[in-house]
Amino acid sequence: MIDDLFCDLDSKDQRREILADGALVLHGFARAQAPALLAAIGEVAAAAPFRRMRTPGSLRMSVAMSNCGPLGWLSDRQGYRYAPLDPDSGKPWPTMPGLFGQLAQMAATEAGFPGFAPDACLINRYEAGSKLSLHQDKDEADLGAPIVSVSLGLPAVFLFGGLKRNEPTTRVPLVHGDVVVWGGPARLRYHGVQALKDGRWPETGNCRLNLTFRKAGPPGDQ
Ligand code: MD6
Ligand code: FE
Repeated sequence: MIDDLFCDLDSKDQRREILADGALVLHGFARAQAPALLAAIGEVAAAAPFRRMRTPGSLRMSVAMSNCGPLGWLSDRQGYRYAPLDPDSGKPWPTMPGLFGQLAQMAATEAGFPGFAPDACLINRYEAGSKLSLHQDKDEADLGAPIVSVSLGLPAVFLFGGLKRNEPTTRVPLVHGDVVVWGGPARLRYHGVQALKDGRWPETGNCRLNLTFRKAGPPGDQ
């Protein structure tokens, strides 16, 4: 059964860690699919290369990004938003690989959010020193849907805060194959990623890759 392949959360490297009501880490959930995920990321990046976007304040982000799926997340002088076209090519973002959608839906179901149908997959690439400052994910039209986040390659420390920026944060170490799911009462919690430590990972070299799946368009749209 498919459950035995992907949802064996009792084995020692598939631990479930509750972060808050609505937020949890499924440790090792994507580990078996990691090689296929990395190959698919390579294909997406061939069509929509990683680029360091500018913040609305015009600073270049340290994390390089690409997208796949009907909508892609963008940041530039005009602000943050989702758009159907890659501004670098003028073409639609690459199609979301079938495996991505399936994995995201299974992880969401496992976390108590059945029926998750993401229309956006943001791909983040971190190198030594890359970080993501504390932020909320609130550019999505449908805040009723959860977010599913898959970590690949080098380990990182995820910072998990509260609903206000100044609340204390907890440090959550994430490794290759870990999946974070959050939604419901946790959907607007502040979070970030600490500066990546230098290192090498067999399949990703000096990088950490992160996939974040969202339902970015209006409810009902796909
Ligand atoms: C990252 N993740 O792990 C960045 N946002 O590279 C996020 O910003 C994020 O992991 C919302 C929910 C889960 C996440
Ligand atoms: Fe985020």
